[in-house]
Amino acid sequence: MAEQSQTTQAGKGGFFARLRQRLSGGKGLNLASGWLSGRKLDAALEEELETRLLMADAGIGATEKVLHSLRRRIGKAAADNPEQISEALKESIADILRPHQIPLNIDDQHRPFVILVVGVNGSGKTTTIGKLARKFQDSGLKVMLAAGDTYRAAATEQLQAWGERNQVPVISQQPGADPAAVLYDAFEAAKARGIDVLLADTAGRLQNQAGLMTELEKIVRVIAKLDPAAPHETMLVLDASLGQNAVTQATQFHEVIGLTGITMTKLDSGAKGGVLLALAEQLDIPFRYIGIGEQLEDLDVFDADQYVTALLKTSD
Ligand SMILES: Nc1nc2c(ncn2[C@@H]2O[C@H](COP(=O)(O)OP(=O)(O)OP(=O)(O)O)[C@@H](O)[C@H]2O)c(=O)[nH]1
Ligand SMILES: [Mg+2]
Repeated sequence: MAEQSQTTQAGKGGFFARLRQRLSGGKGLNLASGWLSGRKLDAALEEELETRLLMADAGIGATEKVLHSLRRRIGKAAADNPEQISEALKESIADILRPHQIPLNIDDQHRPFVILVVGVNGSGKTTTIGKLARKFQDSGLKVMLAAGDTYRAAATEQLQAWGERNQVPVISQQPGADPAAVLYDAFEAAKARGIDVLLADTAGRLQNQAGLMTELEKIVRVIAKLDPAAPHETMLVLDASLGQNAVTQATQFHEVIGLTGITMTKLDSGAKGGVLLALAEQLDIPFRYIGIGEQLEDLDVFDADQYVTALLKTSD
């Protein structure tokens, strides 16, 4: 399964180790080593967990779900068994995340497979495209990049640098060009060159910037003229350090263009990591990748169980 090989790259263990280390830099749930020893699931412990989940940006809905599920799992009999409490907590959190663990599948029915990457300024769109280009290439796919950010000065150069680093072609026009036209041309070029995956960068925008949101709608409309199924993935890149704001952003982008995937970046930058719980609880959108740094290897497919383990890592 060529599509799947990108999701199970060698070095996954290395990524997980770095995720654990970097996520706990933001302290995750900030649990001290041995935090459960000699304790039982009582009102005080529940309150402590509630506070930690809320402080880690999990949001009220997801926090209540976790506590409810924890109570149900533990029952009366095991209320004072720390291992069982710890295991039940992990499962209760994983239950919320697992339905969102749906890796991006580059369906070979669609060539070029168009991935439109959207998000607010500085969320990590261009960097994520650079990292994904390498991943797809490593799994044997032919990749092209499209410089749909004609808005910010130097955006095209930044994408070109990633193109050179990965030796993949970059289609661009002059600054100020119509992004929809750039992506239209890129699609045709990709088709002509037998490209498998076209990664389309777009300008950063605030979700309340009406003009830019309209531009995104136009981009989607224009791409669909060439292939009614395109874009085959509309991926929102979110900066995890924004906490609960990430949920607002995702909701608004989803309303305007309909998202098919989320990539969460900057889980290394002091982010508490609970925001994925809030997103999972409020939106029915798959989590595709997570980013934990600026380097090529700092992006990998979202794995719910690994993520929970990293989140619950105690500081020891
Ligand atoms: N620490 C950390 N930094 C990241 C990560 N992903 C991206 N960055 C950095 O965040 C900054 C912004 O990234 P870009 O990829 O330029 O963001 P963008 O969304 O394309 O920004 P605009 O084009 O201005 O909208 C850069 O300095 C990146 O190196 C990550 O996972 N962790
Ligand atoms: Mg950019």
